[in-house]
Amino acid sequence: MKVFVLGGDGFCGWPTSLHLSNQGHDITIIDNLSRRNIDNELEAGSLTPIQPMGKRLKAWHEVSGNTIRFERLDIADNYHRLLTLIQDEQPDAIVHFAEQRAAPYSMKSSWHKRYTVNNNLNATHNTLAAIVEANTDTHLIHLGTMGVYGYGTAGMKIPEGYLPIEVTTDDGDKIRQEILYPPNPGSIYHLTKTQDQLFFAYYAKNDRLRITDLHQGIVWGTNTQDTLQDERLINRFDYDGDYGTVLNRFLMQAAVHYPLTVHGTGGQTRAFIHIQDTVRCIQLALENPPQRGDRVKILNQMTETHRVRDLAHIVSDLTGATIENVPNPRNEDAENELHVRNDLFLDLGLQPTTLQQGLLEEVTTIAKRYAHRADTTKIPCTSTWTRNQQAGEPQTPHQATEQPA
Ligand code: NAD
Ligand code: USQ
Repeated sequence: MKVFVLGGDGFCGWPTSLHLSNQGHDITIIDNLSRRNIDNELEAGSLTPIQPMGKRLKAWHEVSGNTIRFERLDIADNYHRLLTLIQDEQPDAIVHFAEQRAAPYSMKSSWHKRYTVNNNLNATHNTLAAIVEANTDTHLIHLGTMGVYGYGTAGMKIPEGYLPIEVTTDDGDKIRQEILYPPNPGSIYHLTKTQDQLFFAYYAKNDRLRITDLHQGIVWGTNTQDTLQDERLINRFDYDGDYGTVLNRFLMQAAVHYPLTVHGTGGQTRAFIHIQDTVRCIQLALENPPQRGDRVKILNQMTETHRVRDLAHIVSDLTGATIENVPNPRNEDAENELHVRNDLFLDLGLQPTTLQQGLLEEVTTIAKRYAHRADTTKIPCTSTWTRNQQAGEPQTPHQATEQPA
């Protein structure tokens, strides 16, 4: 298939591009390199030595014999170039990773909130509008987030996108239907993903676009079988206070003997998936598209749930790292249960990589190996969610936000 990978220079997009290329698909990466520019802004960088796009693509050609094309383009800003590319190339599918994806970055200031909203909503909407204007039957696969649901469970497993409800009409009849699971975002970034969902529902209904939305948990790990083939193909590893995600941060912190930074009590439970499973899920989504006229196909892309303090203990047991409970810079429930359905991907044949299988490998081959590149001054999370927290005042207790069952 001819596939555009929007955001193909990023943490998930790069290994996905290689995986799909290896599967024989014709890949074009579209990326404005904004993530690399944000590293400049934050004076931070990947723990792993990622190469410029030209070197990455040359290495991939040498290793695999395959050619991946690259278009540097801001899809939120440059609608007409995006449209022209879709018209000229008529892609069978577009995989859309091209959004600002860090919750802490989205909360740093009003500028960062506005940037995240403008970038993410325009990126998604431009893509949808361009597929309609180009009049192609392109299947759009979007990387969404588990965070659209919030992390409450109301005593049941979070379903895959849609909640069955029963309403009583004025005549007393009972009508059963399924609605989009009520959104409950915890940051401006997560808010943009809940808005994306409405764009998708509308375009699937109005224009009969074929759309898959993958509600992904926190991705951990670094390399996939493809990126391991040559060091020039290495994937990025974020550990700084804005872009580093919790498990990868703990692995890196252990490697540089920095106490593991558990926010608050560490009672937050989140969903996780290994990067190798991410790329496999995208392949499965590509091979199993919805039909024209179907509602948006939503799959939960996660394999395990863990409490933050349990993760800290697992990493500490593995490495001897110490654990520090630091004040939580976020406005989130201190403790939550999380149970998630992921039957759709399991039924399609996903075989999850477990923490048990992958953690030690990650510690030795990535965190310890590149520990010398770490800038430990970039580890603290300084982005706060509220004005009170900014002023150093105690956080107002977060209201428990259980979802209706
Ligand atoms: P990333 O920041 O590493 O990659 C995003 C890429 O998109 C970057 O290369 C960036 O330059 C590009 N981009 C951003 N805005 C663009 C624009 N307007 N035009 C063109 N390119 C643009 O992020 P990631 O970790 O690879 O995440 C990819 C997607 O997966 C995101 O949408 C994110 O919300 C979702 N996701 C990520 C995780 C995770 O743990 N990393 C978990 C769940 C969901
Ligand atoms: N946390 C710590 N210590 C740290 C860093 C984080 O305790 O040093 C805590 C946070 O307070 C939070 C949890 O760990 O409770 C997860 O934080 P995170 O930064 O690992 O993940 P999050 O901000 O939720 O965002 C990441 C990705 C985002 C994706 C999301 C999936 O950056 O793109 O959408 O995971 S999910 O969490 O399922 O919504």
